[in-house]
Amino acid sequence: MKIEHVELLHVAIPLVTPFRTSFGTMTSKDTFLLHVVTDAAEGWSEFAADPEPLYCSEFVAGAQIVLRDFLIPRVAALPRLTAAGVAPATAKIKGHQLAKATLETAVLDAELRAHGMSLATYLGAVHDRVPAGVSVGIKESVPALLDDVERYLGEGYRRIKLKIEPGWDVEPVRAVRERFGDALPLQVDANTAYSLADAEHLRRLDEFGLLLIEEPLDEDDLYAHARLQERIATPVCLDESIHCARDAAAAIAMGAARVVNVKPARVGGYLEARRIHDVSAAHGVPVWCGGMLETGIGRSPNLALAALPGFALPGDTSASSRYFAEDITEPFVLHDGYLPVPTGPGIGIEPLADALRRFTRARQTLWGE
Ligand code: OSB
Ligand code: MG
Repeated sequence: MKIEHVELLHVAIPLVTPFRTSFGTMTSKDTFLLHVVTDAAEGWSEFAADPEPLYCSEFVAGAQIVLRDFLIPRVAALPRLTAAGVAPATAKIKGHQLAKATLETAVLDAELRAHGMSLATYLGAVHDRVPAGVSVGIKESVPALLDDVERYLGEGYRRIKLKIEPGWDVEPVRAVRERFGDALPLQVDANTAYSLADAEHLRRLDEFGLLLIEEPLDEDDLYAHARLQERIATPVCLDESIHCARDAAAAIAMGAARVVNVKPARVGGYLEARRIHDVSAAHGVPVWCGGMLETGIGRSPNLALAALPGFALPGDTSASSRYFAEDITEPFVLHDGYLPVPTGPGIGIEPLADALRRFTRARQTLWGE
């Protein structure tokens, strides 16, 4: 394949409800889609981060520059373009995993479409549907949280994740346990809001039988996560700390992670995400597929990944209606608490022309005429 044209489409889609985490509140999904046209087929992808670098160091405007000036020129110069060639061609550019993932995924979509193969088949999926969990933001009150959880359980979600921060942790977890019982698969996500000095406080969560506590401490501090795990019974799961398969292997080896949240965007794309799945499986460590409030363009390939055998826990792969009144693709709909694994070629979905027109704020040609 050869890249002929790359277009970036800035989209902004309102969320059905504000999503508050320890790092901020989101009211819309404001990002860009990448549309890569090659001589063989076309591909789509979605940049997973936000306009501000609050979850990770990357952000929308920065990623546009990195793609335009550093990543796309290197990939466009390849004599024979394949998705597997994107990471080697861009390896000298330090960091920028989310920007790299966007480019690799669009190229992979095009490559698989040229071969008529689905991403799920390519990655080695073993399921045709995956159980859906839901990530519930920090609320203004415990009753408001219980209402939200009740509604999600009524819709069929198979696992609840509560966002926590200092001042919103033991009390909401206790309230959800008391109301919905011990059998409810329940986990929490702190998005780096605590320090090792909070270990005794976090140990109070042990009595609630949580599946895991996600990213309690600093992103850069695997050592502190290992120390924390020695002091709490709840399994520590890493999200922000894991940027590549080597990170996952190191975290597992040092006891800093008993579970791994795999977000393809955070690790540079689906090829590295599969390596994390493989290295975790080799250690008997369960993984699950995280999310970044993606539109259908980002959600569809995540569902393909979540169908691999090591994805032993439900992911943050929720239905489109959990995020948007109207998605930019055909919506993903929950059936009995499951979402279907896409079967079409490539990522198995594309933007709906009418929705794309209405949600697009700006377009920019990054390569070609
Ligand atoms: O930490 O997992 C996270 C959303 C945006 C950024 C980071 C995270 C999240 C979520 C929601 O928890 C995941 C989703 O439903 O897509
Ligand atoms: Mg997380």
